[in-house]
Amino acid sequence: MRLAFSETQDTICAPATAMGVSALAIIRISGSQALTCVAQIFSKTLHDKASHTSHLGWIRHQGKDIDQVVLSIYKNPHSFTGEDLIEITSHGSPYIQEQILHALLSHGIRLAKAGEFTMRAFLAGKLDLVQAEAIADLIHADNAAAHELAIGEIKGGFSKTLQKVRQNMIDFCGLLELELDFSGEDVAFADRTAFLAEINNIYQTIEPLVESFAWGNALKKGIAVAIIGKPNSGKSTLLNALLQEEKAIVSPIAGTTRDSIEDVWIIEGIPFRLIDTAGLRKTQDEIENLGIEKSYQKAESASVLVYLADAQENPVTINTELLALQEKTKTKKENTILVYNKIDLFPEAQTQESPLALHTLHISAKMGKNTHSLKDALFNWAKTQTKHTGALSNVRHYNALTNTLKYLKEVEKGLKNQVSADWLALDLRMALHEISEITGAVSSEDILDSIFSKFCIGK
Ligand SMILES: Nc1nc2c(ncn2[C@@H]2O[C@H](COP(=O)(O)OP(=O)(O)O)[C@@H](O)[C@H]2O)c(=O)[nH]1
Ligand SMILES: [Mg+2]
Repeated sequence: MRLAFSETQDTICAPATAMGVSALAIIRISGSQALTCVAQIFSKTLHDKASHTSHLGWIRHQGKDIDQVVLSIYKNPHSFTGEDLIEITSHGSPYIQEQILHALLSHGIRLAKAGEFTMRAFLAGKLDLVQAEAIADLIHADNAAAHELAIGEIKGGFSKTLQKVRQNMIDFCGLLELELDFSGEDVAFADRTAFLAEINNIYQTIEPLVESFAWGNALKKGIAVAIIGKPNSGKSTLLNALLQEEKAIVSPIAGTTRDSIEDVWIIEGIPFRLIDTAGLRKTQDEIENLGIEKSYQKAESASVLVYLADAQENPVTINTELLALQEKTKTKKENTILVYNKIDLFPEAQTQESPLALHTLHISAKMGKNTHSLKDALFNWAKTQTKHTGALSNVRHYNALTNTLKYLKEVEKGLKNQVSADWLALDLRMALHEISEITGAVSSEDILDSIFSKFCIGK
């Protein structure tokens, strides 16, 4: 969304609610001409109205009454965008909304681009980039965990943490710059020992955030759970039983599932992405082999491995196979759940705990027997992962923080090797740049483009 300066001066409008029949619908208008323009199509005067007031009246255009609406006024600077902002709440008919938009456009207001309201709010300093991105996440959050992550970021805790770190870096950088101004004279304003200690404090703030990304990202996208095992162990049946729909084809013919099938299953507000995979076996079938290779990849990238075995199988054999699988997919015991299936057929089956798995469960996927034990196991597993409060979930923030750390390590090395102030300042400025981009304290047009273009129109 490359906006020329003149475009940022325009007064813009857009529906803020989804187009479609509903009880009510909202159109937003923001910009210096908002009050003047809207007054021309509203039945009451507006210039005399106070900020944060609502007014019942008619929208009229070309001699026609379009709708009776409630018009809310938020005056510059006390609005979301920091500009004069009006919200027109009309009846929720797409025809009425079109007519109102049409009337606004004919009075010199233009349609907003995706994310333009939020971008204005950012440019007016109403929120930083982290908070702006969190608004987009909040709108798309469809489970409690993603909602909580977004709310945390909107409240600004993460931004405050970054700001504190950034300020320390700026202070030291300022002193280094001062030394550069006095180059030629042998002066040292910047206390290197103190900053070395400060760098360690910064690591302690940033490193846990960087580490929390894997978890935050998993939460946002759904924690990947790969269901894996030999053909016919009941993987597809289990997926269907958990999702309570016929998602995957179940058949007694081995090798039915060739491509992986997945869907989200929400347990107590935490999203899990269940992945049904092709059964592991030796086969000459080329396509099936591709599916099997994919099963290994899914298992490797998943957060949790659910290994499904027939209840009648020998536990020793199972452990041997499971160990091989864990080695091949680099999966740890803490992230492995062993499930013996078909206990309806083999009620006498041995019930040994496997030393290779966090939990050993016994179920009948087909009969839906004891499948809740898997639900409990997954939920409890997730609870043990939530040591990170306010986990990082945005890949842009993750990359910037990783780079900040990288440059800070260089600064640390430089300090220890007593390199000159100009070299220190170089790396420190790079670190500063990276951390500043997160909240948008410095921002390039490209970054703003890529962030705000992901918003919907009217946001
Ligand atoms: N009796 C019984 N049969 C099951 C159970 N789970 C799956 N099956 C049957 O085992 C066969 C293979 O199941 P499927 O889900 O396709 O296995 P997959 O190859 O691992 O995906 C099907 O005929 C299922 O009906 C179970 O808990 N009990
Ligand atoms: Mg299958």
